[in-house]
This record gives sequence, structure tokens and C-alpha cells, in this order.
Amino acid sequence: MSEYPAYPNRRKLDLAGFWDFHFLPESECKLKDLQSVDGFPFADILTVPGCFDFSPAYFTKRGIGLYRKRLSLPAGSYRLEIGGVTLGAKIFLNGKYAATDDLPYSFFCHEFTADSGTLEIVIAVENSFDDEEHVLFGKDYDFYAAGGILRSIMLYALPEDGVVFERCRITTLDLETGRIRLEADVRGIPDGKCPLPVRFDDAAAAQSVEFCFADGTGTAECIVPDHRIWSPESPNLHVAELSCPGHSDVLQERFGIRTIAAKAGQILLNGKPVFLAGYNRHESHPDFGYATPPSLQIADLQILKSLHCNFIRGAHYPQSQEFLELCDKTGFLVWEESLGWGNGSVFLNRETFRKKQVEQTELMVQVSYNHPSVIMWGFLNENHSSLPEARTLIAELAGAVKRIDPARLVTFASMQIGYGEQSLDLVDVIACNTYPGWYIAPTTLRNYHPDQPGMIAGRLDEVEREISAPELKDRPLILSEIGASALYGYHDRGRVPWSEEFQADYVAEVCRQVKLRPRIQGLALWQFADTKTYVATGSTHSKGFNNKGSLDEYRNEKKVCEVVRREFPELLKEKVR
Ligand code: ADA
Repeated sequence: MSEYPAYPNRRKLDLAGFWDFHFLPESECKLKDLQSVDGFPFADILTVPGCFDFSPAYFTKRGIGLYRKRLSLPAGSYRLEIGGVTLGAKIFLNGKYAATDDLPYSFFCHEFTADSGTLEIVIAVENSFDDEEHVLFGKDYDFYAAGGILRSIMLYALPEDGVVFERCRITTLDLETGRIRLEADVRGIPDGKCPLPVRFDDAAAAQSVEFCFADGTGTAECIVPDHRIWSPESPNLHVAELSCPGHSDVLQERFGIRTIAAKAGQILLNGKPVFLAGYNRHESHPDFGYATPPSLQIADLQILKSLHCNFIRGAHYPQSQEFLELCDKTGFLVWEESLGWGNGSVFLNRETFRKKQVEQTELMVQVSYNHPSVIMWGFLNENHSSLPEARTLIAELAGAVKRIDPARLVTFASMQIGYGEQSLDLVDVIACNTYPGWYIAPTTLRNYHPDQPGMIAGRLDEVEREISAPELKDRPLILSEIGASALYGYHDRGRVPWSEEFQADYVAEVCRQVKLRPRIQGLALWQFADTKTYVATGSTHSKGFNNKGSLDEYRNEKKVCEVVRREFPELLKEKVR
């Protein structure tokens, strides 16, 4: 359960733990046809958070996982919050359909009133592909589509006295003085001016801050007393507590004071150039699927620290709030992106896909707004951005993000640079995914080889040439994916592809090239750890895993880690001189 936002005066129930479970194979029923959850035996038990299809009894099965919990509650108004499900869910309360959650990996909430007595919650989660029901999760995505309630699940009793705090988005306006802007979503306060007490950190008393309310959102500016700036080296955090005299509800938000900008080809954190050195990370583990426990999240961050990383790209979906809190506290810089993967014209021309893309991206920005670790928003990984319909959607998404959050950078990972890319002018940071010598190679030399390092240099020359046009030349370039596969434990003197030696050499050459090229301001290697994909991906991935991890799926280090430990400190030192 994430620590913030916190509502200290509300009664809350953490619903994580054991839930009754029943599995319905996809041959028996589809989620869209499920009208009732009566009569199922619920003879099994599973944990929430969890992926049902990573547990031995239902391993890789497709269908509907029905999770059931019975509670005893006093009468009142309640709010159910779920940190994320995949691929989608229907919620039934006391046997009646109540709501649909159709944004995978995304925050979801549902409010309802209950009579005193037993409340039965059934969450029917489907992991079968369905273009109509689960429009955002294509069946050709190469990361395994697991099913389950992935993240925290909470029930709050809502205050009955007319004022309900939702969230307050906090933006740094001035690093020197600690001036911030507050945008508080509060139900029950009429339009117009309204002073509200705001208390920071451990202050004995609150300051009265004048908010101006319109349509349920109050905006104000104020100074954070004794403010400390957030940075990877000093991840200082503050807490703002908002309340409303005469009413019970209290909201606490944690935030960091820092700025981020892209200027003259550089990324500026708190006004100073920063080089981003890190990894793409899937929320993935062979035993837990995408419902990774907090202990594993912490372990991953410890390993990333030991590899001298300051940057994580959360590939390829909204991140868990708990993980982002850990990044805030441990000082990582994060690229958070909404769900998408290689989407071409079939997706881009589907109206429901475009609509849901905008909806989930806006929601992600709103929910993660206060994490200082998040410096960049992304979307549509490797979409077919040479198509006009891609440009239209990228423009729409970039606009939607900037309307909510003009203070962060916007990007998308392009694989089309040099192949007709036409949307880079729409984003702040140019992000390039490329696998020279792994996927792209002249027929005479099918793969990169240490004796032929020119393949990486050649491709990077091409990328730099392509983005030298006047309207692009001032935008920082980062390599958002680059890498090669290695099977853990497979060593070869001849350094052949798939050996740990090959991968280590490949990444050493990537680092050497990045060091030489002033235009490159960030490197996110693909990828942190091996991740489950599909057996049928054949020659690109092996054993049903994407093996480009620097660690294997159980976090055993491959030889490449030695290279990263040696090269990243150099990169961080030399690139920001
Ligand atoms: C793509 C994609 C990643 C991963 C990678 C690979 O560029 O963005 O999700 O699949 O390639 O390993 O092939």
C-alpha cells in the first residue's frame, strides 16, 4: 500500500491478503458476457495483489479469475481503490454489477453506498485478449500478458459531512524561495475564494492559504517553510496537509521541490545538466508476474544503485505508486509511460484505442503527479510514428499531458528515426530505440561482432544526422533502448551472439559511443532483467523470455554488469562536465 496520498481521518481497510478464488476458462465465458457471479464455488484461495496465471494451478491459463472477499461494514459511503489490474475487470458488489475497470496497470476507483451488514466484493479479472474489451493490450505485444489484481486494494469510508478531499497536485514554482502551486480537487467547496489551512511537515501550526475554487478545484500558491530541494543525491521530501475547518476530512500529499527542463540539447535538473544513465525495467518476475512484492522492488533498486544508475524507464505501462514512492525516497529519475507497444495503423485508426490512450495517459499524469522522481511522461512505445495517424495521436497525447502538467518533459520511444519518423517536433526529448547489429544488420554480417564495432557507430551517426534539422537540433537525444541478448551462464570464447561475453562487449561499445557523442544525453539499456514473453517469439527471444536483461529473471548478474559498473560512473562524470 502506498504511503501517500493519506487520509488520516478516514476509516480504511487494506484489502490485500487472501481472497476466495474461482477460475473460468476462456472457452466457457468472456468477461463482456459475464452478467452474474452467483453460483460459482470459489473453492480456491489466492493472494491479492497477485497474478493468477503465475500461480501453479492456473499457470499461463487464459480466462477470468474471479476474486471474492466478504466484509462486515457499518452503513455509509465507501470508495474502493485498486492500484491496477490486467487486462481488465468487472466489479460486482453484493452480487450486482457495479463497475468496469478497462485501463490496464492503471489506478481505479469506485464509490458506492452500503447498508450495514455483509458486503461481498467480487472482482472478475480477465486475461484473454479482446480487441473490444481490452483495447489497450494487443495480443502481439512481446511482454507476457498476465492476469490479476496487480497492486494495492483499499476501501475507504468517505466523510458524510459534505467535504471530501480527493488529490492535491503540487508544482515547484521557485527553487530558491520554495514557492509552490497547489491544485486541490475537493468536493463540497463552492466556486470562489476560500482560505484553507495547509500544514507542512512537522510544523506545529498550519498556515492559512487562500485558494481560488472553480469546478471543484482550488488553486493557490504558497512558500514551503525550511524547504529542501529534491535531487538523486539528496532525495528530500516534504508533506503538505490540507484540511477544511468544520469538516473532518484531511488530505496529506508528499512531494519534492525540484525542476526539470530541456534546453539547448541538455536535460536540466534543478537548472543543472544531468546525464541519465540507467535501464528499462519491466515489473516482472517468474514467480510473481507483474505483481512484484515490495521486497523485490527494493532489491531491484538496490541492484540498480550498485550499477551506478540514476535513471529508470518504466517500460511499458503506468508504474505502481509504491514503486514510484521508493524511487522518490532513493533518488531515481523516472520516465513513466502509458501502455502501448509497436502500435501500427490497425490500433492507431481504432477510435476506442485512441480514446483510451488519452484517458489512461491523463489518469497516469494525475495519479503520479506528486512524485519528484518522475521527470518525463511517455506513451506509445515504438508506435509506427512515420504514419500520419500516429502523428495525430502523438500530438493529442502530448497536448493532453501538457495541459495537466506543463512542468515535466514529454517523449515517446521512437524506432523510426531514419525510417520516416515525423513526430519528433511534438516532444521535448528525442528518444531512440535501436538495436544495431542485433536486429538490423547487413546481410554480409548478420550480427554485431566485437571485431566489427562500426555497426553501432554507423547507426548512431545516422540517428544524429536525422535529428540535425533546425527544429530538432536543440532537443536532447537519449537512447531509450539499446541492447543484445545473453543467456545467463552461457559463455563462449569466440564471443558469439547469445553469450554473456557478446552482450558485455556490445554494451561496452554502446557506452564508448555514448561517451564520444555530445548529442546523447541519456542511456536506458534494454533491459534490467530478463522478462517473460512468449515461446513463439523464436529467434528474437529464447526460452520464452526476452533475454536482453543484464540480470536473468531471478536477478542473477550476467557478465555485462561488470561493464556497466565500470562505464556508468565514467559516463555520469564525463557527460555533464
Ligand atoms: C523493442 C521493445 C521492447 C523489447 C525490445 C526487444 O524495441 O520496445 O519492448 O521488445 O524491442 O528486446 O526486442
